[in-house]
Amino acid sequence: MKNTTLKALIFDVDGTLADTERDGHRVAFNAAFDEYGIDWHWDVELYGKLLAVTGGKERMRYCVTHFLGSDNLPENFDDLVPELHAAKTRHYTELLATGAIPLRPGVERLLNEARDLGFRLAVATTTTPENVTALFSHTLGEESLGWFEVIAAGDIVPAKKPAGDIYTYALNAMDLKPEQCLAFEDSRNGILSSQDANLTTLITVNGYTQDDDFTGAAIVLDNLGEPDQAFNVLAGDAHGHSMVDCELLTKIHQQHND
Ligand code: XBP
Ligand code: MG
Repeated sequence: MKNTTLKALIFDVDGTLADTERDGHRVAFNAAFDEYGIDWHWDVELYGKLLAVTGGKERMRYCVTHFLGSDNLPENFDDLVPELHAAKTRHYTELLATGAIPLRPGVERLLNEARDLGFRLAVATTTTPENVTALFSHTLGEESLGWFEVIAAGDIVPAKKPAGDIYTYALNAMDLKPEQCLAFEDSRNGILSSQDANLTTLITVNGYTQDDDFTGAAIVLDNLGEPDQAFNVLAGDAHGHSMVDCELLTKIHQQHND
């Protein structure tokens, strides 16, 4: 018989734990382009289109092939991408250190409750590991890094989301089966990845992803909610709850895994 008791919560980072893309990653990419004398500016709208591809290095290459072309780029641009990306990571982590990007509603509350109740926690993200460390350190404090049993991030698996590899990596590292976990995502590429790893998935949308196709999600919400700020349900059954807590997660998990 399958063991389907909920044991662990696996979180995406960008867009799910914090709204990092528009005012964080995008700004850092532009700062790196300026630093290298590259005449590019990713505005809010273009950046939304570039989010079709996960991974910052992959996104820069996609921009050349699908949007801005290679005019006015250094001849060795492709070789320069890793260096440019390292500069972007530096700008991004410096920005996080200013406290510019807070966690989304309900995130800190839910993490604390889950820890109190003994749920295991993990991260599965395409972003660079330093970015995850910086986000947690500057929002929850450095000790929060120890709350997560596995931080699966960046190039640790070659195939980034929408491939399921990063979730499978986290599951293997925790020695858990998908039916013992829940995934938290914010985007189409995210849910394709978690579903590829057979995980029941809760979605909180953001400005860039509110019109994405979340077919197959257990529930789609505008955020996790707080006691004084109810979430809005965009799809699925909230079982009469107005914020995401571990009781609701257990109900959602049971509904989809029994
Ligand atoms: C996040 C990403 C990342 C970040 C930038 O997607 O695609 O590429 O935008 O991070 P998800 P890096 O939330 O689906 O994991 O520049 O470090 O790649
Ligand atoms: Mg995301």
